[in-house]
Amino acid sequence: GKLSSDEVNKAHLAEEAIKKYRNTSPTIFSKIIDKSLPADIIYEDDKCLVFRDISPQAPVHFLVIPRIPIPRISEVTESDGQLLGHLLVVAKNTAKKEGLVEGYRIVINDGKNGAQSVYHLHIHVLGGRQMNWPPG
Ligand code: D5M
Repeated sequence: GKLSSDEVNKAHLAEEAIKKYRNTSPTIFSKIIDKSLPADIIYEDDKCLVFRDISPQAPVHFLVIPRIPIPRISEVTESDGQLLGHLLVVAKNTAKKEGLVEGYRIVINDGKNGAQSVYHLHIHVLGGRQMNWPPG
């Protein structure tokens, strides 16, 4: 059938985001995406991947990452909005599947002061215990 103007707009934004990040250096997460490095993947679709953190900081700790290599949250622009929204919805859906009915914490670390260690954007989801505030 014919694409609606909304679908055309979404496709255009996705194309722009892919172009914007095409020269980004690959990280360890690129290898998880292309399956050359094993990971405990609990969900995947055409835009993102969810896998368990190798160094869990809570009984449940997983990461939601885009397939396109966005390095960090501080580099995103409006054309990434649709994708970022999708990552958050997937984070919430996976938290529910993981049984986190009492709540959970969502974290994005950015850059040096944010203690980011892998420069491929990822959303941490932590749960299964009482989280504390303020974080360290
Ligand atoms: O967090 C980066 C996170 O990525 C950190 O919690 C460890 C995790 N990590 C690193 N390598 C792997 C592999 N190979 N599998 C699963 N999880 C991994 P940051 O927010 O950058 O500090």
